[in-house]
Amino acid sequence: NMLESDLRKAISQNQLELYYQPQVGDDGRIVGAEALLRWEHPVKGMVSPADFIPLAEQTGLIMPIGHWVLGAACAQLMAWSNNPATAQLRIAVNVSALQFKEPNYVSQVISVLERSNVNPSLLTLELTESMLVNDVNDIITKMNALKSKGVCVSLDDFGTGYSSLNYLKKLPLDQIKIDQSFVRDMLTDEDDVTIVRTVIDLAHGMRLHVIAEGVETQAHRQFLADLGCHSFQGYLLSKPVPIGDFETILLAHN
Ligand code: G
Ligand code: G
Ligand code: MN
Ligand code: NA
Repeated sequence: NMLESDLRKAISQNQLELYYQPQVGDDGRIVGAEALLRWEHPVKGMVSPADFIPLAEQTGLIMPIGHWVLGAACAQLMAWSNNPATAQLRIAVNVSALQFKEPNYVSQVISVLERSNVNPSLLTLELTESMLVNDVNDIITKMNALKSKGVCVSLDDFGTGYSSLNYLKKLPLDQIKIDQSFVRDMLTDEDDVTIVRTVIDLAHGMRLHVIAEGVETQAHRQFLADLGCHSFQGYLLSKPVPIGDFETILLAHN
């Protein structure tokens, strides 16, 4: 498989890059960013993670790639730490269920954090409900170990996967992320309104931070804010962009 052998070289040949999509708090200020992986293929150009993450998972390449993502995000946090305009910014990274399942996952995260000397509480790990096919007690143990270091744990794409309220009760989460599929038609589809409102109420009741993704219009943002959503991410503010563009947006916005 052509793409697989190319993907093997992606890290060593510096073809991977992180793009950053701003996340804003309820006062409208940018509080951080989600880091989203991009692969600049030498021939094919930009390959979407939606196309290569599944391949990376099938081949096991997700392990070195995920490790690269974490290292790059921590290096960025370190670079921001010396400037008061950026020192408080948080970065969220996506974690594949396969990575989280690794017995040494937690120690890897901790060693990357220590090596890069960043404040662990500025790092959020976005986990998905697909991890719940694995041993839930193991997941809880790992989440608690990460949280004891200060790392934040978010449940991404909430409501689209395997989660049940039973899991939501058991998992020591900090944040839930409302999937963009519910936000998209929220202003016209009453079922989506009900789902979004219920997820926000659930988050309040369980004292979790709730963030919405796919916030494309001011009307989306206002509607979500009125329901009590804490933070917002989406094309309204910016699509995912290279780090230089993110910093430009930050300076113009905050
Ligand atoms: O940025 P974009 O919308 O193209 O991302 C497509 C998908 O790829 C999303 O589901 C996103 O969570 C996933 N993705 C992006 N970056 C990473 C990453 O670093 N690791 C993993 N596991 N998934 C990622
Ligand atoms: O699965 P995850 O939530 O990590 O994926 C985030 C994906 O959503 C990224 O591919 C990103 O490009 C995309 N995205 C971010 N904001 C918006 C938005 O406002 N609208 C749409 N349609 N997609 C978005
Ligand atoms: Mn995500
Ligand atoms: Na999502």
